[in-house]
Amino acid sequence: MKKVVFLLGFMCLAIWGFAQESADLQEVQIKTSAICGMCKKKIEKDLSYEKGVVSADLNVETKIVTVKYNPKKTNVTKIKKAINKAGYDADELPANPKAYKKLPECCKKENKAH
Ligand SMILES: [Cu+2]
Repeated sequence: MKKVVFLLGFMCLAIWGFAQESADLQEVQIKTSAICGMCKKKIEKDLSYEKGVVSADLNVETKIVTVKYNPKKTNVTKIKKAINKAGYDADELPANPKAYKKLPECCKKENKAH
């Protein structure tokens, strides 16, 4: 009987801990210089590798990426830097020039001819 109580207590704790963890997540919207679906994929993929980022979803029309993250593991500046490293602007922070040069021609922000 004792074991059952112990197990139940443990399960409650685990569920509580999980709920706590997801309740702590924060969301931020960052304006990027993404142009097309390829940009979307690259930014979302690069952000998914970033520590503390739970999800990233970029809207190509508005160029705004919505990022869910764990504030204990990362912060908005780090997320913006990750976008810069991918070769894109993130709000006031400009893209990393080296990464930007590596982007496919169609994804460069100066390129308006399609
Ligand atoms: Cu693109």
